[in-house]
Amino acid sequence: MADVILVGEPMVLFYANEPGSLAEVSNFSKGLAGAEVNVGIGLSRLGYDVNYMTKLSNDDLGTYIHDCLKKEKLDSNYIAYEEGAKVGLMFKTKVTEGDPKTLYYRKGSAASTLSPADVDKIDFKEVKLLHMTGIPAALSQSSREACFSLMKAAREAGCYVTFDPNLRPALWECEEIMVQTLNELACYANLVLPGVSEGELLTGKSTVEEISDFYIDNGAETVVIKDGGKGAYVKEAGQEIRLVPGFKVDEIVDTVGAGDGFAVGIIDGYLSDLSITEAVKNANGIGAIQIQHVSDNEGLPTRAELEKFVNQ
Ligand code: KDG
Repeated sequence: MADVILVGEPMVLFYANEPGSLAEVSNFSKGLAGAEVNVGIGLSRLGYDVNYMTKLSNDDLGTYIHDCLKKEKLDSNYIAYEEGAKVGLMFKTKVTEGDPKTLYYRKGSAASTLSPADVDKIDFKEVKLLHMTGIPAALSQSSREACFSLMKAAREAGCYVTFDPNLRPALWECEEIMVQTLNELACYANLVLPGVSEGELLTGKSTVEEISDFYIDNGAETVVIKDGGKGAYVKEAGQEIRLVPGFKVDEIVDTVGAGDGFAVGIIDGYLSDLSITEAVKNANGIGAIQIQHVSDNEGLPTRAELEKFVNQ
């Protein structure tokens, strides 16, 4: 039985090696990006058996992604190739403060052709947890339908479902459809983990209590609301909301991927039977480690590195 399955779009990432706008810089390094694949890599480094479903191109960049997944020990049984399609590309600036700027080339990508027929192959009785983000639902109509099929099938089979809305307004046709679709998907999740501003936009509520109650009223058992360096708020059905404080870091190098690192800690907590407070502490720790590294997943720690950081 696999511990986790993730479904999503991996992209070849070109991240700038010098500060400046993408119009100015000319020196880039190559890596791998994609919210779900970042989470998969983080879990694999912690020792979990991770299945990852996607579609790749039959060319050198598809081979590059395949080789990265293999190196990170992600199970490739659910990886297919889409003839004639390309993999998505992402470019990212280097910054000395604030969030880097990203640029995508992913419309019509191989992963955007995922459909309910692909995800119907998954036997959820053979998986403990499905982690989803809101990104695949933004990629195409067939991929959106696949997200609904997936989350519904997983929940019905008794597989634990975690959901990070991961807002990417640039990928959606309009805000109204984004909000409605992500709120409908969240109804299938056992645990929802938005950021504070994402939660405000999606629920129309202005306090973390109200945001968490919105998701609990719609079927979630646990809500974890990320608030950057401050930490994260946790609310379990029927209990009071509380803040689990974050970690201070000396230097923030690259904020992209912090939320995915955070999700790794939450999922690890569920699979290792930790209390939600311990899980959120580790999740804060992984997010804090990740932002001290370039690339979207380079910093994700091994178990020993995580324990050393959170117990410092
Ligand atoms: O969370 C970081 C990821 O989302 C990044 O690696 C890629 O932005 C990305 C996306 O849309 O998948």
